Amino acid sequence: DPQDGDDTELLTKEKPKTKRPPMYKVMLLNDDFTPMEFVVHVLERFFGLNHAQAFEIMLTVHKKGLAVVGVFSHEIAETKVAQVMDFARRNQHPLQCTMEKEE
Ligand code: TYC
Repeated sequence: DPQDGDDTELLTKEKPKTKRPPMYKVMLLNDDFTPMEFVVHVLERFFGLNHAQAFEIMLTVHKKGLAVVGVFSHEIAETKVAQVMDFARRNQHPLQCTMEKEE
């Protein structure tokens, strides 16, 4: 019924419901102490990168201060961060890994 406003409401509020879940960037931070080979190993082990890709990202972090290693769902991103932080701590390296919501 056009008199009660419902039709207008429907026409104006209907949006295509194609919202994807938010994604999270997982980032590695540079420091002065973690060996380059250790960072390369982390990238191969936890992010499935080949040696060349891992070396390239490690160098980007080393030169720029940080780099995005991958983009994941919240749960996967949290797992990656925890795995990297735990592995670094167990090996007594100060390597830092963080996550941030994508825009
Ligand atoms: N800057 C470190 C070094 O010179 C190497 C390094 C790279 C450390 C990337 C952390 O996320 C990192 N040994």
